[in-house]
Amino acid sequence: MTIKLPDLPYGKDALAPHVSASTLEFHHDKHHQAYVTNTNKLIAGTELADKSLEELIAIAAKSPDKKALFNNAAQTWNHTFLWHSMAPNGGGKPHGAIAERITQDFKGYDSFVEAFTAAATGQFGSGWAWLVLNGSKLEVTATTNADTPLVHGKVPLLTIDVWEHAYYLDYQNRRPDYVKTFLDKLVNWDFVNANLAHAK
Ligand code: MN3
Repeated sequence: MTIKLPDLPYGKDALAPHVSASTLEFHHDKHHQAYVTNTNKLIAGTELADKSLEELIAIAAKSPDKKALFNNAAQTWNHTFLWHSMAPNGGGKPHGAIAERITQDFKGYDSFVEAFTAAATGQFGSGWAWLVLNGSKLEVTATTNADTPLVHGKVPLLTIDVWEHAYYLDYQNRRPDYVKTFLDKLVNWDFVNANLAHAK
């Protein structure tokens, strides 16, 4: 099957001023599109052409000669997950089931914020920070470049992209400000709750 670039779940200016329309235009229309295009180029005419995106990621993760496919397929998946991790008027304290789980596993929202901020600001170079379900427990983790918790047996619940292209137009080198804004203004807790419910 041909992998398709999904539309953003909101308008390009919906997250402004926290993430500008300009950032979303480059990030979705150029960066995400390029990962999709490259994935399709790498599988065209091969035995992998009919695999789903998730199958491609799993296969490429186990094949040292498919590093380029892994990078492009995983980045395709990670970015789609990222768009849904944010919402207009999002952020702040969680509600619903995830709120209880955060209290249980992190001893409160402030400790979760501390852990997520440390993972996102401490990731050296390009990568991602995640809230995941590891077995039955919530965990904050970071991955490098295109790496994704999907191939480490963990269930992704929330992600932030800390590649410079995700924030440089709006925040330049101030990654900590971007991470704080993501937590305070952008987190889509409905999406996190849906992922949590789906994982059970
Ligand atoms: Mn990105």
